[in-house]
Amino acid sequence: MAAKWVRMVTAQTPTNIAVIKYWGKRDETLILPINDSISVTLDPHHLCTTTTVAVSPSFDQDRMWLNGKEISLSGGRYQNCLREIRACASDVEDEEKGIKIAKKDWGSLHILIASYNNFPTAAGLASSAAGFACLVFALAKLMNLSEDHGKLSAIARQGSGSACRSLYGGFVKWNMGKNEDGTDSRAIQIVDEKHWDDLVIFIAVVSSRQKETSSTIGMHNSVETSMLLKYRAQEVVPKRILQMEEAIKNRDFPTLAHLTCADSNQFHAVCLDTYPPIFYMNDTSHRIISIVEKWNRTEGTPQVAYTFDAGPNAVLIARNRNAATLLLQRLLFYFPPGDGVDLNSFLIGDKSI
Ligand code: 2P0
Repeated sequence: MAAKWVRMVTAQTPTNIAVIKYWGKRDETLILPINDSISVTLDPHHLCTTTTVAVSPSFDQDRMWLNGKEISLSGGRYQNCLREIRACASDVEDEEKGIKIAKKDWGSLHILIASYNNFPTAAGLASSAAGFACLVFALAKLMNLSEDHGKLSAIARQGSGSACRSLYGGFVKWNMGKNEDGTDSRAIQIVDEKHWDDLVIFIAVVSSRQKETSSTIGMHNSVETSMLLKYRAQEVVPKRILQMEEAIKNRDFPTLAHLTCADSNQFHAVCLDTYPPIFYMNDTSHRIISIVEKWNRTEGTPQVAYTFDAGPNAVLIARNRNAATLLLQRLLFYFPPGDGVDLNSFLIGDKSI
């Protein structure tokens, strides 16, 4: 009879929001991007995934539940992550609980996974980034991996590209890499979460509905059909990455704001330049852009940056607490609760980086 032990690990991983966007793959299986990207990781107490992983000789297959509903693990992305993690697993010994797992046993032991997002899934708030980063991190703890975060980042990338950036706090750069096998396509930390702690990040949830075009399909179509994307990846992003890194290191808010807004706008222009065209933003998103642009022009120097991912929800980066308070007042003035506008809540990332 099999021993009745269960080894369990729980991990929590925040989502990240790109200020220089990843959009387009050069290899769809390994998930290798066509350009570098830079993101900011949110405070782990706000938008995050919590994942518990468990192993026991009594489990007869790998299974996973997402927000309480069982999902299939048969897809290539889950299989690639599980295979890569198992390949790096180490011996585990827990005398107190009578658990002894040899490295070679991990190939035959099965895993149960339960994962929860505390924010809308697949609504353009990078749920897959937090999800795969958390899965890889939790499995690495369960299997006693000795590999560094860089290796875990490269494994999480194979679950979802943006996940490779959620293994680090602060501002993070995903190097697209040059190798065909993807070993050098991983994230590195530019600065940690303490470096620029004046910033306050808001998420204005314009709609929590699931998006109509997934990022994976959207970026595939953009690579196939958008001339603007080619120009962006080759000519625009390499320069912006250097400027953004400098701005972050120098805590230069006007440059960060200018580049963040410009990059979001170019990403959505690429979506329009894609066939069939993709519309992630809606009228409310456009109104938020106008409000922020007008305010920044009136002040003479940027107070807030906006960025939109693959959905209509606005991510707003305020330069400090004062600007954050004024921003919230403005948003409540333009979108008063209950006036029928589909702007239903604000998630406030208090000291988000
Ligand atoms: C980003 N997005 O850099 C960009 C900006 C959306 C817009 O990364 O196919 O869910 O799993 O690699 O990571 C969304 O793409 O796509 C994304 P896959 P992913 O955050």
